[in-house]
Parts: sequence; C-alpha cells; structure tokens
Amino acid sequence: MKLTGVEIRTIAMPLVAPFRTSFGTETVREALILRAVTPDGEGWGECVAMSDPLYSSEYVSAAADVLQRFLVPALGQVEDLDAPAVAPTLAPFKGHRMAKAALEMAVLDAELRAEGRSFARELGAVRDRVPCGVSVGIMDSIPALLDAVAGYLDAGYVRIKLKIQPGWDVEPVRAVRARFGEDVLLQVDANTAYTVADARHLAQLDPFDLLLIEQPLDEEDVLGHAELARQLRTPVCLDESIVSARAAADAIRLGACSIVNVKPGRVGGYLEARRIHDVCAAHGVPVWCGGMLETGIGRAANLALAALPGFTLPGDTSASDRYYRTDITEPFQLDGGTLAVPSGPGLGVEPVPEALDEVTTSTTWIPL
Ligand code: OSB
Ligand code: MG
Repeated sequence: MKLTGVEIRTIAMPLVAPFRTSFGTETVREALILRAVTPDGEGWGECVAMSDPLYSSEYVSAAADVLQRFLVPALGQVEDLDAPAVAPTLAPFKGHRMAKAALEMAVLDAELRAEGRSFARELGAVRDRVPCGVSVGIMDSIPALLDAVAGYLDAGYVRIKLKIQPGWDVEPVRAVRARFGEDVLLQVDANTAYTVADARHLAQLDPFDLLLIEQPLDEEDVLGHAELARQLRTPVCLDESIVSARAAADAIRLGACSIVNVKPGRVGGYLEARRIHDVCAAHGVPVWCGGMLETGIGRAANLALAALPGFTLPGDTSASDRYYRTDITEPFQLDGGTLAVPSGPGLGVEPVPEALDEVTTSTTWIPL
C-alpha cells in the first residue's frame, strides 16, 4: 500500500482527577491522534508523548514536529508500504520512538482493517478479556489515598499500583496494606525518583510483599538497578529504561530487572513491543502492559497486546472512566475486573467524530 497522506490532530482531554507522579501533575491529557489515509482505507494511531519532556525526552509538540518534517515524508516515499517496513524506513532518524510508534500503529491499523484482521489476532493474543490494574497517583494525604484505593477496589480493579517518591513511599504502602490487607495485589512506581544510595530506605518496602517496584532509578542507570535488585527482596521492574528489545535483553542479562513493563510507545511500536514480550518469555521474565493515559484508540491496541501469553501480570490498562468523563471512542468498561479485547478489524474501535472534534485543538494534513 501507499500512503495518500496523514492527518495529525493535537487533542486536549481533561482528566477526571489530577494525576500526580514523582515527575509532575497532569490535569489535562494532551496527545496526538494520527489518521493514515491510503487508497484502501484509513488507520488510526495515538502518540503517547506527554505535554512536557518529564517522563521521557519526548513531548507532544516535538513529536508533531518530527512527524511532520521527517517521519511522515519518509514513509510517503515508500511505494509498497506495510507495518513491518515502518521501523526500518524510519531508522535513520534517531530516537523519537513515541512518534514512530504512533505512525507504525496507524499504518498497521490501516493494513489490518483493509484485510479484516484484528490487532489481537495479528499480535498473537490468546485471551479475549484481560485483568486490569490501576495506577494511583500521589495524593495530598494518606486518608485521600485510602479513599481513592477503596474506590478502585470497589470498581473491581484486581491490582493497585501506587506512585511513590521520597517522602511518599513506605507510609502510604503501610497504610494501604493495613486498611485493605495482605491479599490485595500491590506494587509501586517511582518513575526514577531514587538513587542507588536509597537502597536501605527502599528495603523498608520488603515486608509489604509488593509484586514489584517499578523504575526506582534513572533511566540510564541499568547497573544501579542490578545493584539495587541484589539489595531488595521486592522484585525490580523496569519501565523507562526499556526502550527496545535489545535494552530488555541487556537489562535481563545484567540482572537489572526480573519483570518488565511493556509500553509500545516507549519502544517504538507494537511490533517491537511484541519482540520484547518474546525476549522476556524466552527468559521466563513476566511482562505486563503499561499505560500512558491513553484514549480509547491507544487503549484498544494495548488490550490486544496485554492478551499475549507472556503478559502474566495485570497491566495499567484501566477503563476509560478512570481517566476521562468522555472518551473519544466508545468507552472501555470494566466487567469483573477485566476489559474485553477488541476483536473487530484493526483496532476494533474508531473515534466518534463529534467526540474527537470536541477535544481537537489543532489539525494538520500532510499530503504525500
Ligand atoms: O510510569 O507508568 C508510568 C502515566 C504516564 C506516564 C508514565 C506512567 C503512567 C502511569 C499511568 O503510571 C498508566 C495509565 O494508567 O495509563
Ligand atoms: Mg512506570
């Protein structure tokens, strides 16, 4: 297939509640929604870069810029385009994995819709529903945190992830365990807020039987994670550090993690995300599907990925209403702690035109 053009929309969606992490507080989710147009139909992609370069170096307006100036024009040169050709074609451009992932996703969606095949089938899903966890932001007080966790457990979420940072770590975990008991699947995510010198402090989390501690140290500090992993009983899981299947293989080999969070945007797309799944499965390393506060577009694809056999831990694939009052697709709704994996052609969902228009702040059409 050959691309006719790509539409890039910037959207701004108010979150139902502020989401605070060790790197900042989000109240509005800004993102890019891509529409790849081909003679055989169109496909949708979502770029998970955030407004500011705080989670990683990418950010929304830089992603829009690199897509417009370099990535989309490069794909426009390819006469016989399919999804596996996207990453090799874009490889000369360094970095910008989230922007590349969005474009590959839109091409893959176009291809699969045209062929009547789903993301789930294409990626190798083995389940039609996936159990869901929820990521709970840093709160102003322990009582506020306990209220939030109670609400999510009542809604049916099967696993709780607490965002932590220095000053908000051992006490919130202790309080959640004390209130909700030992049986709740519980984990924490530091988003790089510590250094290896904090090892003894973080070891105070050991008695609470956490599933894992996610990305305690700097993105580039793989050896630090290996050192820390030797000092903790809590398993170390990497998020920010795992930017490719090679990075996953290296981290596992170095003993830097025993669990991996897979986010397709962070690694350059769903095809690389599947390779990470495969590398981890070959090493017996459990993986789970992370989230980036996606709209229904990104969520649909994440659910397909989370249905692969190696995804043995609940992911951050929460229901639409955990994030947004109104999603841009039909909302994903929790049922018995699980979400359904879409089975229709491509993503199996589409933006509702009025809902998408409502949140669009700018639109650029790149003809090819
Ligand atoms: O580190 O997993 C993270 C959200 C934005 C950026 C980074 C992270 C997160 C989350 C929430 O933890 C995941 C979600 O519910 O989509
Ligand atoms: Mg994380």
